[in-house]
Amino acid sequence: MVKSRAAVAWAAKRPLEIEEVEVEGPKQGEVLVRNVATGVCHTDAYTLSGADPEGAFPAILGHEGGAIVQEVGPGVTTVKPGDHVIPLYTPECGTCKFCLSGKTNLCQRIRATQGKGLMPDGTTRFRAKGQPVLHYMGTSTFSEYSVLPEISVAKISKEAPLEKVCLLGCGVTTGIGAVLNTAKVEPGSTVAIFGLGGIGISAIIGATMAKASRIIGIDVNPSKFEIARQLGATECIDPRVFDNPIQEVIVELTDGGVDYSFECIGNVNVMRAALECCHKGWGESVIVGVAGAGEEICTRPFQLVTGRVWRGSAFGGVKGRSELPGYVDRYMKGEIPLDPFITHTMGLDDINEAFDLMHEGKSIRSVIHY
Ligand code: NAD
Ligand code: AHE
Ligand code: ZN
Ligand code: ZN
Repeated sequence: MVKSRAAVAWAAKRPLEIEEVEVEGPKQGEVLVRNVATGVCHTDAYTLSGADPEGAFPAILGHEGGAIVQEVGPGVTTVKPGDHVIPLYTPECGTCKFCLSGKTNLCQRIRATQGKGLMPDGTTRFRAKGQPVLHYMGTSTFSEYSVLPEISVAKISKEAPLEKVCLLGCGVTTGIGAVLNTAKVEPGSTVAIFGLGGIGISAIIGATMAKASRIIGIDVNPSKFEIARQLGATECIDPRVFDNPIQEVIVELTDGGVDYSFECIGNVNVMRAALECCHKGWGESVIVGVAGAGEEICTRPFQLVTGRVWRGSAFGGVKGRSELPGYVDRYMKGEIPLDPFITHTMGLDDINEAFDLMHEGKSIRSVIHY
């Protein structure tokens, strides 16, 4: 057992509380890691808000970490103490029906227990104030020490700075992957990206890599436009300045609609606009944002009958163990920028400020250093 500083979410809608938690050592097929840094993603705030149907408390949130393996349990063969890893909320077992399909990154080996905040054996490794505390997304990176299944860590280069490449554990990989893997945007395409937070900005980078001809960023917070333009947006739009619905504005601007759109907010009304701003006959819209419990998307079926396509993307379609190390290498070669995302850094004690900054629209990513 190790003692660990952690930010515990005792209940929905309450600030996180810094506690000394007990972390039980790794069991069969598990690893104990020390998180060096973690980003704060909107999905952490979403779960803390109480809108996540899988949200259960008390829990240790966080899923955008950079970590070092401390100890491995029996049967672990692919990582050893000292290895640098990125925790994976989308594991890769390599042997389940989903992994073998070659059609998806959504490994389902441990999805049921992970969604309940438990390790694959149905128990938790965390205790605080004498009571069990749940895991979150199989990662719980808001604890300095955390236990993960072996299939939920991607071994990466030791040269890579963990306090930067932690962002590849969710946000940056999600946005780039949604464009390159899910939509497979072709050179010369027109693209609209709704929501210019960590995910939308990463989608802009993906669209730039794909050599899109027009990259239109849409956000209700114009303070996001500068970084969006720096990273490749060719134009930025605040939908509130128009009288017409934003889908009509974009259809007008683009001679009939964009080839691809991405919803990076989690707002079901914007999801509809993102679909409907796509070009008749071939336009494709990818939902990346996560909507709250009970929310549903709608449009006229005619939108699909006339050739538009609605898709979704989780973790950018990236297979964590086999493909994420390549993203880290691309960062090291200067092909993926991470510095512009890190608008704030802070210690664990100030983690609630990271949530405040996100809600106030003042940050792209806050990175917590342990
Ligand atoms: P963020 O808070 O950093 O950014 C969201 C942006 O959307 C902000 O800039 C905000 O101003 C903008 N926005 C809000 N309402 C808007 C509206 N009506 N019209 C236009 N812009 C609007 O969040 P993030 O970390 O970038 O995450 C974005 C979404 O992606 C969240 O829903 C998150 O849960 C989800 N997400 C999904 C995946 C996945 O694998 N599918 C991975 C990571 C995050
Ligand atoms: N618990 C939510 C699902 C949330 C969700 O869709 N999560 C994304 C990752 S967001 C990362 O910031 C995901 O990977 N989804 C696939 C999966 O299996 O959860 C709910 O609605 O129940
Ligand atoms: Zn995330
Ligand atoms: Zn699998």
